[in-house]
Amino acid sequence: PYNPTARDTAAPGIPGPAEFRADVVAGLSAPRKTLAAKYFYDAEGSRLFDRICGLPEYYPTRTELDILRREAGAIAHRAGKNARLVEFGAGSLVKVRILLDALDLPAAYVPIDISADHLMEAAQALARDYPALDVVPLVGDFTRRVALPQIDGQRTVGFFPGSTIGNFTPSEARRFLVEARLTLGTGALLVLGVDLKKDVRRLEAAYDDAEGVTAAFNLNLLARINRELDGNFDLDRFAHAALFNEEESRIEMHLVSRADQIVRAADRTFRFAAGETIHTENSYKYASEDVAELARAAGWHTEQVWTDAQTLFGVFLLSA
Ligand code: AVI
Repeated sequence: PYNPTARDTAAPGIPGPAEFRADVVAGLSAPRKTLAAKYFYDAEGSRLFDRICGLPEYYPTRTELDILRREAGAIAHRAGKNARLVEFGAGSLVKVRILLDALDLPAAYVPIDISADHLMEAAQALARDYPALDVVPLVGDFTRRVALPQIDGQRTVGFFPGSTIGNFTPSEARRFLVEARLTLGTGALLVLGVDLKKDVRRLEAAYDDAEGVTAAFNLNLLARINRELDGNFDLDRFAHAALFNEEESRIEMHLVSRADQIVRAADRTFRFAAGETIHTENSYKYASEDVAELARAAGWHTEQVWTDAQTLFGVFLLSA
């Protein structure tokens, strides 16, 4: 059986338990409390995120899938024969299969992800289904330039779906696009999925669903601190909030303290006033022109923008 081993890149910045502890202590000690969104995705958080992707209110996943299915042929045509597909984050197997099925004899699939377990699972599943494909998982931080291994093939095609770029600040997003261009090299393409700016009610509903799955996803961060840092957060004493910040053009998720309270975690105590929040996530929403401008500032040319009939979501085809 195929048993890929991660060809380890330098893999700097992989958050281990010590970094989680340090970030939680720093974030909860700050005058405006924060916890980084990257910590949502432990096993339970990843399971909840998968459920979010299927919620009626959460339009991005199904809308992007529709666009990818519709345009996969055009992407494949532009990519040409024997392309190497490089995915930033080993995300959804469903999405990458759409591209792999459309591409003309793809030479290689190179997923880059910080979570080795998740990466190996994805790599194994794809290697099984595409025996002719060279599957080369890389463990590492894809927000920084990665040295791609020498792999035969023609054009290099990057893939960054899901509007994960929206979880970066605009300046982080620009930096990511620069680093991705350096990783992929001259002549590369990048297929980038971005959630677009729209009606506030629609946006807020997508982050505060009726079933409460997004609330559970947000609160799981406190449960994770309880599990891993011996915390005593009472989850009933915090509320999920998701609001669109018009000025910054982003959905902000917060956990709102329902009372004055003192919580213990990581051998520290943290005081919360009633109504005080922990800011847990930003999800930026862009106009199409803003994405093209961001891409341009990072040295990319926007060749195509594909959207759905309601212009909820954009798939951008960039070239270096
Ligand atoms: C992963 N990321 C693109 C999601 C988003 O929409 O920003 C994370 C998420 N947070 C709440 N719901 C989904």
